[in-house]
Formats: sequence, C-alpha cells, structure tokens
Amino acid sequence: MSINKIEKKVLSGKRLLPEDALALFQSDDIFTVGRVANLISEIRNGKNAYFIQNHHINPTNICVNRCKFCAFSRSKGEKGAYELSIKEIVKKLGTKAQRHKGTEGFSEVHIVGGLHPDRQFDFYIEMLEQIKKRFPQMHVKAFTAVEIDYFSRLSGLSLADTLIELKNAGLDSMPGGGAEIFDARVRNSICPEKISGTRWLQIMEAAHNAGIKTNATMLYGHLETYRHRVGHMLKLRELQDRTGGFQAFIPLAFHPMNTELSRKAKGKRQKAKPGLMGSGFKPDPTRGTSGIDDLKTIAIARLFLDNFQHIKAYWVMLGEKIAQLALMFGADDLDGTIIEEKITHSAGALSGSALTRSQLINLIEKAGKVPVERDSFYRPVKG
Ligand code: V47
Ligand code: SF4
Repeated sequence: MSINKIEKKVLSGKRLLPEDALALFQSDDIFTVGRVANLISEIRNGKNAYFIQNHHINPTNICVNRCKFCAFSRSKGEKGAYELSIKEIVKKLGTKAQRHKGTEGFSEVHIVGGLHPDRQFDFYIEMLEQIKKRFPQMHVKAFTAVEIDYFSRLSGLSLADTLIELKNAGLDSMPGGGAEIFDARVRNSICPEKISGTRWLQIMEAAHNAGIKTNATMLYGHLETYRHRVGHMLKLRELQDRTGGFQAFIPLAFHPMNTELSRKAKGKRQKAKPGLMGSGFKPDPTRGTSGIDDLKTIAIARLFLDNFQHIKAYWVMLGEKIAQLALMFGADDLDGTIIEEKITHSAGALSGSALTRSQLINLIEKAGKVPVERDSFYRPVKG
C-alpha cells in the first residue's frame, strides 16, 4: 500500500496491518510518517509532552546472563563488578533527595540490575521494604520481566505469588526492559541466556493481571530487520488488547561500544548502501542507529501501537536533540531527570547522565509542546 493510502487509513481510525507498518519502515519519506504520527499523538495527548523527576539505581552489574549487547554487566569477580548493599541503596536515595530538597523533589525511583548469582529473593523484598520505610511517598518502578522470572526461580514461588510478594513489599510498577526483540533466532544471537520473548510476554501479562502497570521496550539497531521490529510490536499490541496494562512503549536504540556483539561483527561489517534508510537498510551492530532510523521507529510505533497511550523518547539513548525532535514525530514523553544512568553510558552514550527539570522544560517548549510534569501514572504533578 502506498504511504498516502496508509495515511488515509490511519486518519480514518483504521488499525494498521503489519504489512502497512513494514511499508512505512521501507519508505524514505520520514516527513510524511512523522507528520501523521504527530497528528495522532496530538489527538491522543494534545500538545502535552510529559516528563518526571526520577532517578535510576542499578543495585549490581553482576549478571549471569551476560547478553552480547550489554556493556554494563560483569561476571562475579571480574574487574569493574560491583554490588550495592541495601544500606548503600537507601543512602544513595537519601543523598539525592537531600541534594534536591526545596527546589526539586523526586517522585520515582527506577531500579533494575543484573541477575546476581548469590543474592536471594529476600534481599529484594527487604530492599523494597527499606526504601518504602525511609521514603513512603516514593514510587518504586523496579525489575524487568527478566528479573521477575529469576526471582520466581530463586524463591520457588509461582509467577503470580512472586509478583504479589513484591507488590506487598512496595513494588508499584515495572519498567519495560528485557523485551529486546522477540524473534527467537535474533534473540538467540544477541542474548542466548535470556528468557524467551514468549516468557517475557507471559510475565507482563501476569503483572498486569496482578494490577501492576508496566512499560514495554524494543531494542533495535543490532541484528534485526524491519520485519522483526513489526513482529515485535504486533505481539505487544496483541497483549495490550488483552490487558491494557502497558503505560508506555519505549524503543531503545542499540549502543554498540564495549559490547561483544559489535566486537564480533567487526570485520564482517556490511557496506552501507546509498540512499536513506528505506530499502537500503541492512542491520549493522557495529554502528549506532541513525537519527533517521530513530525518528522513523518512534513515528511508526505511534501509528502501529494504536492502543498505547504513551510513546517515550528516552533521551539517554537518543541524545537530547533527537529526543526533542521525536516529540514532533509522535512521542509524548521524554522520561525524566534520570540521575546516574549506567546501562547506556557503559555502551558509549554521548548524552549527559542527568537533565534538570528546567532543561527538560526547555527542550519540550522549543519543540512547540506543553511540558507536563507527571507522576508514574501520568497524572500531572502540581507545582
Ligand atoms: O533491557 C542494554 C537495554 C534495557 C544496551 O520502562 C541497551 O521506563 C542500548 O529497559 N544499547 C534496560 N540498550 C533499560 C530499560 C528502560 C530504560 C528507560 C526507561 C524504561 C522504562 C526502561 O536497556 C535492557 C536492554 O534492552 N540495553 N544494553 C545497549 N548497549
Ligand atoms: Fe544482565 Fe540485563 Fe545486561 Fe542482559 S541486559 S546482561 S540480563 S543486565
């Protein structure tokens, strides 16, 4: 179908088919795709562009999975491996909250980490309880589906019981990490030890059924093709139809530096074809994604995921300037202040490690949008 026909289809409120999304990926006309995505975003969220005052904590980078795209993880005993105690985690939060006291107040902590070989499930329960004891108002968004699966195996509890125990201890919502790309062959090449895509979806469904809202992500720009991206988003759309439990979709741009995936692929590098990113697209895990691919992926996500309210332009991975442009290509959320990001910066991210509230507001206003500071459920924060 031509891009104009797809535009008419979207504007008449019809759902896009996977082949429509594929045609959009294969098109070089990112301006049309972006314009329509912006229209749809404004129908759904007005001119609002959301942000939150949050910070990230990664309790440990020691991980038994060692995914090939991950520059953050280490094996136990390896140089650079670290593990924070519960006391250290709570202290870090306290120091940050105090540092910003009076002017800015964090409302959310985002906690994800490696699958530690020795820590028991009780450690994570106590961590949640201690954080809630010290900061009762803080929203705790924690643990990818990959960690939840690990906890369930560690504890011997069912998936549902694992989630309920975590919720009772203070888990308020879950981030969308660990989804990577669902296609089994590509997944097996980039993260052979990780849970399958089917299991990731099963865990998210169980979380939604337990009343825990989550996000969803897609790691792109490594070995996958456009078809894999569309297949991935289709699975998310289907699950969202069933549960409605996803709050936001976040495409994550692969950063190759210091990763096994890019080291392995070097030497086998594919020659870039002339033209933009349409039919000439070839996966290449030795380079980062292009700004054009980033914007196109955001825009198509907005059009294809018609049952997702929010599309997040994660500025840490996109860089501040592409994230700002993404607000004109269908995104309505920039994430937040994110103090101390480690995962992307280990893989060569050039963005800063934090933005202030006023920097976020400035980025949003300059994109012609209305900044709305939100809480973790997208309710506007007064102030
Ligand atoms: O699952 C790891 C990705 C994810 C690399 O839900 C990499 O609000 C790019 O999920 N290049 C964790 N990406 C981060 C994540 C996230 C981030 C921000 C907000 C939310 C949310 C979720 O980071 C991992 C993996 O997909 N990742 N290594 C890399 N080299
Ligand atoms: Fe471990 Fe997550 Fe890194 Fe994979 S992406 S190695 S599961 S920390």
